[in-house]
Amino acid sequence: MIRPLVILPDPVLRQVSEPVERVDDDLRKLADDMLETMYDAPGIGLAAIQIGIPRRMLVIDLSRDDEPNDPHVFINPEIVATGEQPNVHEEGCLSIPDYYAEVERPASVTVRYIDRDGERQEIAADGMMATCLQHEIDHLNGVLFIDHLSRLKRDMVVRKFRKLAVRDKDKAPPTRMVG
Ligand code: GNR
Ligand code: NI
Repeated sequence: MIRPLVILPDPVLRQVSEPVERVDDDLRKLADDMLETMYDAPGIGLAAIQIGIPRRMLVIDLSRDDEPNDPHVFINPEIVATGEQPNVHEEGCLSIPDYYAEVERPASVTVRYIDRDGERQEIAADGMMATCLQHEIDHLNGVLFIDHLSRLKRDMVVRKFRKLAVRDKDKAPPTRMVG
């Protein structure tokens, strides 16, 4: 099932997500819904909070359009080590549509997590996987990629999305605001 995306400035995006307590069929169904929503958007990653569910869970698929899907599910992910080397990559976010900016993060990370079978796993990631894991794990802590930009840039984006939400208020049910 494709679920509606939560968009800036909805305060839901600032919630700190709670750990997953058990990996069962309901949770696997949620993972499938997240993947379906991500593929539909389309995006390369999605955190549960982006569909309004404050659980520490995210999905990533970095396969290209001409390749078969390569879905990854990360439950209760934790960054246990970061590389020394920084890396700058242009990022976007399904919760901040049509806005892109360069963000500097560690180029490599080691992440411990639980997979969809409930097994403990560890991944040493670099490149796009490292960037994406850090972007998604930020979401679990209520952090957005615009928080890594200058205050000027961040405020410009927040103001623009606040105005869009106010304008849409007449048509759609009210969107809550957060600064
Ligand atoms: O689809 C997405 N693309 C992307 C590009 C660069 C760095 C991070 C991302 S994640 C984003 C989907 C999203 O918003 N995940 O939370
Ligand atoms: Ni995002």
